Amino acid sequence: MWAFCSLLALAAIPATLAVKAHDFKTCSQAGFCRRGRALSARATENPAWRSPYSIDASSLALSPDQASFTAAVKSSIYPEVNFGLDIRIHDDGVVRVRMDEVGGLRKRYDEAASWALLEEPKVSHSIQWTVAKDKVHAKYGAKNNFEVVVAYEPLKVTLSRNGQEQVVLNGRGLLHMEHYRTKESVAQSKQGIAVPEEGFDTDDSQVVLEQAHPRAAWFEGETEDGWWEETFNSFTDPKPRGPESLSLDIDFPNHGHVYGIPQHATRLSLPTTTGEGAYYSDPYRLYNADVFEYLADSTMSLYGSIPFMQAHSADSTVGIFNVIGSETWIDVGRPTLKATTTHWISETGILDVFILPGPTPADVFAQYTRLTGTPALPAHWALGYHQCRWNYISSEDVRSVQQRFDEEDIPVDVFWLDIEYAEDHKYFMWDHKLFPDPVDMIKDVEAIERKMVVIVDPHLKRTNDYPVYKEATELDVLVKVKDGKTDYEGWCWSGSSAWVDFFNPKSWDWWKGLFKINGPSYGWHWTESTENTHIWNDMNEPSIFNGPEISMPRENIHYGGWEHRDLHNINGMLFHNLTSQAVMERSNPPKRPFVLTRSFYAGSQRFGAMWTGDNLGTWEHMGVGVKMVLANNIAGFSFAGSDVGGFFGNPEPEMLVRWYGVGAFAPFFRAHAHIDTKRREPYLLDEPYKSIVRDILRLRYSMLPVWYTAFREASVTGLPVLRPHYVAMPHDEGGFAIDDQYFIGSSGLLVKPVTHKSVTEETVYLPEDQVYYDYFSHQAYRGAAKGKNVTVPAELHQIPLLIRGGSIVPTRERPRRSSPLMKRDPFTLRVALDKDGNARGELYLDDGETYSHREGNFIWREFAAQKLTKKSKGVRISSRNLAAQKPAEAVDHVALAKYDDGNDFAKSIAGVRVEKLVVLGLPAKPTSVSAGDKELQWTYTPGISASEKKEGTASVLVIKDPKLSISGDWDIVVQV
Ligand code: NBV
Repeated sequence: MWAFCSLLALAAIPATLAVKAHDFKTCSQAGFCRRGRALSARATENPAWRSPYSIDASSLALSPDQASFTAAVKSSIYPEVNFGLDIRIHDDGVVRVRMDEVGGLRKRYDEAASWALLEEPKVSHSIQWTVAKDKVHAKYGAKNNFEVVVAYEPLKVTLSRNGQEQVVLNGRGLLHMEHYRTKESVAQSKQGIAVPEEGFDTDDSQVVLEQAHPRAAWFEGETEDGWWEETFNSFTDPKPRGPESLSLDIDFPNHGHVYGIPQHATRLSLPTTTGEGAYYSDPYRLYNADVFEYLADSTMSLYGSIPFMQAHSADSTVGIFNVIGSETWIDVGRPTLKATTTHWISETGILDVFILPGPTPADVFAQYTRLTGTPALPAHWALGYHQCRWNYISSEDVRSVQQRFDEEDIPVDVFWLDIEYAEDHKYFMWDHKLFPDPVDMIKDVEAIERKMVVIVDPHLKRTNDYPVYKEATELDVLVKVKDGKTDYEGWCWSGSSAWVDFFNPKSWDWWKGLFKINGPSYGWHWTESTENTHIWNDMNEPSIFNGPEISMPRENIHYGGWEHRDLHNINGMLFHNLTSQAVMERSNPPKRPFVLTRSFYAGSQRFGAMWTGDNLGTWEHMGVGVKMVLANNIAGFSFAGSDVGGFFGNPEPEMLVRWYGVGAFAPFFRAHAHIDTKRREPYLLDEPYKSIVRDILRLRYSMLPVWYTAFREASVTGLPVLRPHYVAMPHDEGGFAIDDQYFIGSSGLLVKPVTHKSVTEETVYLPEDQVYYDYFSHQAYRGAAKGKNVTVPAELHQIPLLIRGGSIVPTRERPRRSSPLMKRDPFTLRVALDKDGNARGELYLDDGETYSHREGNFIWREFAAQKLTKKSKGVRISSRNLAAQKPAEAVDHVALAKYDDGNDFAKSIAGVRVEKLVVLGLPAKPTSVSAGDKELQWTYTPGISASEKKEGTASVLVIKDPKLSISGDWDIVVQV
């Protein structure tokens, strides 16, 4: 079957021509999106436009503690239809606004939040609503400076801070929840429609409108556009429930940038899609899809959807989490440079919007990840380098690839197997002709403490000699066609296939059982596997070759009777979630699972990693991949990366080298290639390319302590691993649109991967009046208060990587073949003094694979360099136990509470040393460098001091083998 796609892939790759755009809808080809945009156009053209939705004040009911309220909402165009509103404020100031149709023909899908949220959020009991004649409002926050106002007529929700509007819902009157109706009732009501009922509306201009048009038409439009059935290409969507879309305007009157709503191949600061001079013509689409050879600059849907957006200005960051599982389109407009409008149009579902008040990016990340969970702390090895291709074709192939890596001394942690390992694409079932000895093969990989990742796709070959399919039918856990009874059949790699309905709880234990190596389980289980075999979930949008938009018919039925359209964007996350649980639970005690997913939703960060799918081997794709990974990071899903080398095409050596430079600075670092591409493992490169790639890989490995510490911080605070400028420096306007350079965690490392051909130098933006040092050459650059561009060398063997003055960066610099082999290796500390002569850094370490860190088995250190006295030129460099200090701002109280200095992990690395310190920017040559009463060995190269406002090579003090433990408290005194 792969011939089908590989033929397509043979096409040459001019990036802008390759995508089969006609396979996927534009807004104008989706009835509800057309209707939503038309509603917005009518509103814009009509100065008298007013939302027909209002609160019935007499229905307002406060909860006994006045912390939340419910109210009936009416739409003046359908007075007989009832809506219910429920608004509450959480402990952390997040406002949740829910609205649903009440007593309608049927229930709207209201379960998206139950899949996305970590738990039901706690409603505040200290915040109280006050009811007034025309509104209900609440003030809160430490300074009482936040206010939420819910106006009755028309219904409008406003969040303000210090009297300034931050977020406005329905301010432009685009709220519309299409209530359920039948064709017959619509036909009947049409008879009397042209005559407005008496006393229907008091607003004069509205009456004029209503006289000119049938009553509902001024609002809903003249025609039943795509209400009852829709055809796209050769597919007809029967839409048995009729129109049911949801439209809502969400505006940010004081924010000039919006970010988020991945996944799109666009800039990070989202360009406009509407209004004069709009950059794109179509809204951003969220509808998980397998887009073959996707465009490098487009609002088209891709594999995942996170309906979370941030709006940012120099003094405020706010977030919107619009929990909807159905297809959603988002228009972005910018009426002035300092204001952003957005319009969200969804096919189905209730209104369930969380307003995250910020006001800093860090607050928004904490608020968002309190709702949907922080990223899981990955296994340490998962941060190493992953070698993949479609396909390593046999056990011998895997062994020889491993051997070649070792011969060339190139580090790698994981070898991957794509779909051809499985006989007839029946996942779990080895093709024994090619892989006669899978377990022995995996053991050979494990011998160097490496791991394997094997693909398990969601399509099940419909044949009774496939136990997985057979059991799924017996258990009756497969997705059904629209009759709700017959198993759906679609076409995928395995030919005629079926899909497990992971919304059905009956499927869960069974699915987990499949991964039990030694049983017990429901029936069949994967004995030909090991605890070091992890999983890759691909095609889970789901991708279906003969389905509409290469996916599942929307009218298919899931557990609970819901149509596929209701939960399409959540579907892939459930497969990922269950697989991740399965991998974790197969070992006792459980080990951290690694499961890579292509499709994702809000909350997927709890289950593993994602990648940006089938990119092309072009410079444009390399560049946009960086932005896409950043977008995922700021949407809560840090563990992200792009295929190094580009999935399609054969990158020339220069491109491949640069792509390794990109991958080495992505949280998830994997090379991958299409089955029709030439082999391109790094050892196949000629010199000097091979050595450059080896150096890049070694650089990545040396920085694993930085990555792991950043991941740990993300898993605790929700702060992303990659931090774009607006996150790291929220007040610096010059950085708001920058998305080609970023900081790694709190480490102070600032990187700008090269993504263009023939580059020899790069411009790097420095956002502040601070010294930044070139990581490799120690060249000192000085930024400026209002931001400044500096030029840094970027020849093929160079990566623009700077250390911000004021940082201490822990690394491990001994080249090894895999990361577990580095466990006992010593550390180097790079102490980059800031302009005042101080610096600080952190290191977190634990066993890297189990959950024993949750029992307090870890170390969390703080390194600091401080001037000896205010006027002195000397510094004291110290190591302190941050875990023992149990800082109040640290959120993982559980693990911290259990921490004690003598924990098993701390004991296990007591002998691990600091082997070197490199101090950058000292003002003069030391007179002595000592630890306690012991003089240490050191060398000093004079150069620019941290406080000097000029460029040049920084002074470098190297302290050699101070014989200090990485996990102990110590002080080094540098007298100058
Ligand atoms: O399993 C084959 C490929 C896989 O290599 C790739 O990474 C996925 O994104 N898969 C898609 C299916 C077909 C691609 C043309």
